[in-house]
Amino acid sequence: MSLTAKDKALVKAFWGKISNKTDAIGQEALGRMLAVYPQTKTYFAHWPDHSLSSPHVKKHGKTVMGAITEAVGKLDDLIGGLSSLSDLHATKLRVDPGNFKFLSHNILVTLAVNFPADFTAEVHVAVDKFLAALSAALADKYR
Ligand code: HNI
Repeated sequence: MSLTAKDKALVKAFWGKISNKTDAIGQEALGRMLAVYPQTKTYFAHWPDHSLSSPHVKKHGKTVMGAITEAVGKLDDLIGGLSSLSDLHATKLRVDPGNFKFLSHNILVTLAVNFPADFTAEVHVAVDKFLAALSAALADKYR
């Protein structure tokens, strides 16, 4: 399920439109993931507050979305581009890669509610494929 040239162009163009709002998107997507899939809170047990307005959610949402924005610049080699981040999640953080789907889903929902006009079905498919490829790349170093 690799991205076509058209998918890549759609993802890049859409990211261009949301580029000044990615911090807030990351915060909302992470906050939604923690609320809607509360089992994901186990990885952030060291945070005192998991709500949408938590400063930890805000800061980490920005970090995660920053990495995703960087990945938009590496669409032709997501596995190579994300290899050290994959290594970190696999060996140090030990995040079950099944969780990548939860975050991806919440990113899609957040994009849809914040950019209803730009998030067409065509963009939805392209971004979904991108997040699936990114998740596969993040899971690459697990075994
Ligand atoms: Ni993830 C740290 C990127 C999914 C749990 N994560 C990071 C960092 C980046 C990052 C960047 C900071 C690394 C560093 O310190 O050098 N994470 C991503 C990306 C995705 C993702 C791009 C997927 C789209 N991470 C997830 C998921 C979980 C997760 C789904 C758990 C449910 N990540 C963590 C944890 C940390 C982390 C835990 C360390 C956080 C901390 O306490 O600082």
